[in-house]
Amino acid sequence: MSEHDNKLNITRRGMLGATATGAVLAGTGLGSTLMTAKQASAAAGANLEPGELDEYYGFWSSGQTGELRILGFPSMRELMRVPVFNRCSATGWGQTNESLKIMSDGLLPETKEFLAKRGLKTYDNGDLHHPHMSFTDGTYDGRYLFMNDKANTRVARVRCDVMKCDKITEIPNAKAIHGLRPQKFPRTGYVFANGEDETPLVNDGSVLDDPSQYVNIFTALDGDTMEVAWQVIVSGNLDNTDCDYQGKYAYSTSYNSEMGMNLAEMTENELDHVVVFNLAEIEKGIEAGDYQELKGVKVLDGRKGQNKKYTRYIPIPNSPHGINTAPDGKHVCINGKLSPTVSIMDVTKLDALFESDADPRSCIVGEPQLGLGPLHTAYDGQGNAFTTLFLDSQIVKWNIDKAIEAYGGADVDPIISKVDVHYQPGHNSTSMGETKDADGKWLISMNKFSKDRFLNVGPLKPENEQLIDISSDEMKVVHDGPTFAEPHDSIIVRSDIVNPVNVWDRNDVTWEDARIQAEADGVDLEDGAEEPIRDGNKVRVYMTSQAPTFSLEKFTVKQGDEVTVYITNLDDVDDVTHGFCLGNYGVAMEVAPLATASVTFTADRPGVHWFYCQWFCHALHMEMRGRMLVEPQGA
Ligand code: CUK
Ligand code: CUA
Repeated sequence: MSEHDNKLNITRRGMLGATATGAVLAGTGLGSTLMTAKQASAAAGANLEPGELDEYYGFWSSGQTGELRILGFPSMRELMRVPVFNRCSATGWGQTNESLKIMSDGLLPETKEFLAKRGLKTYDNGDLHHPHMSFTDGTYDGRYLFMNDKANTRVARVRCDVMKCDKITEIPNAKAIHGLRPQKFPRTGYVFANGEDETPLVNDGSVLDDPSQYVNIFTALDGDTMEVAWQVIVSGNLDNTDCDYQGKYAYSTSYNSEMGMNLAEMTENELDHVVVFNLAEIEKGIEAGDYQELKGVKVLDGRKGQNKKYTRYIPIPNSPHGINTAPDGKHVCINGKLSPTVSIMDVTKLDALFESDADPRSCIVGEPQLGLGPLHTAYDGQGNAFTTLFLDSQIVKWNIDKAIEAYGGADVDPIISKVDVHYQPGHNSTSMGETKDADGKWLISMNKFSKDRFLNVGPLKPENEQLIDISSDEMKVVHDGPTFAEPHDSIIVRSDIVNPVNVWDRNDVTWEDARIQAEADGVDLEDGAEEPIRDGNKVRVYMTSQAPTFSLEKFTVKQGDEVTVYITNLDDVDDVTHGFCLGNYGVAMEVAPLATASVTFTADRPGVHWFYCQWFCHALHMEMRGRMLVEPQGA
């Protein structure tokens, strides 16, 4: 919430004494408009009959929970939680060897060292704001989802075939990865990631309280390898980012062009900016050697006034937040946050900015006043835009062409309609709306506050996500969906684009280490081993699971042994997942059909310890258990 906590500024600027608390007194805004027949059928489409499948997948962030969520859309039924930056008790994410490898391999050496001193292999918290799917030719291609971690400066990738995270990269030099977008054209390609917090470029303590030496960093990763391709030093911190449909530019909002260290400093300027990144020029700069190498990454200087062709700074009022490219491939909406305006940037005018000394504002072709606290804009693919108004607790539907005409002096009102939402919306998303295939059917408003919309659950309340039918000019709220902390953003993807498998492929790379170790031990993972394999005080236990038994009813180790349990689930049946939970050892994991999973722990408690299958798999699921016998030291 912190970046939106702007009530002080608004009051200071005399715009409105609106606060989050005050907004609850505003009308419930059910509106007196009657539902059209079209809307009635669309609303019915949101209420699926039992057994009916949704038309879309929704991919949801979860903020400080650190996971990705999958919803059926428009029913808003939560289908799955995919742990990414968080520790998950159900799946063992953050504990299994396979997940720990994914979570730690991409960390910087200094971070590994820092965490090792605390007995950790990885962080177990994250702040996941922005999930976005990989693109091919301007639309989703169903390969990967990419997402940021603002808390610990990471970018993660989820494989869409199995819906599991397979890579996490800590971004060097930058701090607090916030805005994130995959390249739309020709394909992803680059994944662009904004560093939000500015620090000294070499942050080793030699420079501390001297903000004049702080910089911020824009990062491009390679979406295929998840390695950092290059970085650009910028002036001002970076908030959200997006890119064009031509593969030429990426652009980021900056809400603190002042590089202020406190609220008053950060909001002093009437104008902040959008930084435009010229991808071809940056690639040329790298080729020409115009970079410094920092922590293994090529870092170019794109600061304001360095007069190179890597970046341009476009003045935008005031503390802009969301930046969203329209499906028309031409217009980009920059949401003013503290300014009641959205600035429309025309990407076809960006070439001129880099080729000549054109006024950087010459690419701004519209700047409609929409209401208070515009944060994010979504599209219907029919020339209309939908902007969240955080302070007004509304969504405004407006026409891009009319806003451009009005900017040119025509006497037209671009605003088509407004609808009240409950309350304080941040992001909104439309069905397929961040692709060239935006279909104009649905909008989701992701509201930060729910207040009185649900049964009271105490001081910590859920958020409220409202489903809005946008099939006609009068927007209609048709569903309230409470969610736990704190989804920021979502994407809504046609279901035919996403095709996950039902069971794992035995050759999957996820358990490559287990495969190699088993081979070295002369064990076939699909057979297991009858006795633990001892290697000094390291003991490896190979088991299979097939409902309702493990292949071992017991195994014996010595107190102090470092034990690794490998389990291969031989059930190749849809949905027959087993688990392994070792009582009073804090050990538990999921083993999905045909997967291998492993976990390592020290057997430092002597005695009889039961393990059991913790995923309900069979009528005899309770009987699916066994014993670990730990011989006391010296016995
Ligand atoms: S930010 Cu949260 S509402 Cu992190 Cu996308 Cu705008
Ligand atoms: Cu296997 Cu429950």
